[in-house]
Amino acid sequence: MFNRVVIVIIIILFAWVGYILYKNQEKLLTSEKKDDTTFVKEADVVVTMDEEGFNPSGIDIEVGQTVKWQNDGDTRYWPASNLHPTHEIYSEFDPHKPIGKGESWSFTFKEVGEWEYHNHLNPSTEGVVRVK
Ligand SMILES: [Cu+2]
Repeated sequence: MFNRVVIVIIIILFAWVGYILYKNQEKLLTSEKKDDTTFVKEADVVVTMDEEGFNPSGIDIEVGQTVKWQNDGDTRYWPASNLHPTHEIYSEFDPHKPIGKGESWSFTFKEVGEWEYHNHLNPSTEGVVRVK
C-alpha cells in the first residue's frame, strides 16, 4: 500500500516537472518569435467615418495615444483640425489629403487640449478629440 502511494506521488511529480518544462519551452519559443517581429500599435481609438459623420464624434484620450479614422462610407473624408479651411489650430492634425473609401488615417496626439475638427470636404461634419 505504502509503495503504491510512493509510486503515484513519483508519477505525479514527473508529470508536473514535464508540464513545467513544456510550458517554459513554449514561453521561450514565444519570446524568440517576438524578437524577430516588430510590433506596431496601430491605434488606441478608432473613429469611423460614414454618412452619419464621425463615430464616435467625441473621444477622450491620453497624450501620446493614436487615433485612427477609418472610412466606412461611400465617399471620401478628410478629418482635419479646425479652423476650416486653414486648419491652423493644430496644423499637424491634418492628413493633407482625402481618405478614400475603405482607407484610414492615423494620428498620434502629442499636444494636450480639446481639439475640434471637421471633415474638410464637408465642414458641417464635426468632431472633437480631448487629449489629457
Ligand atoms: Cu477644413
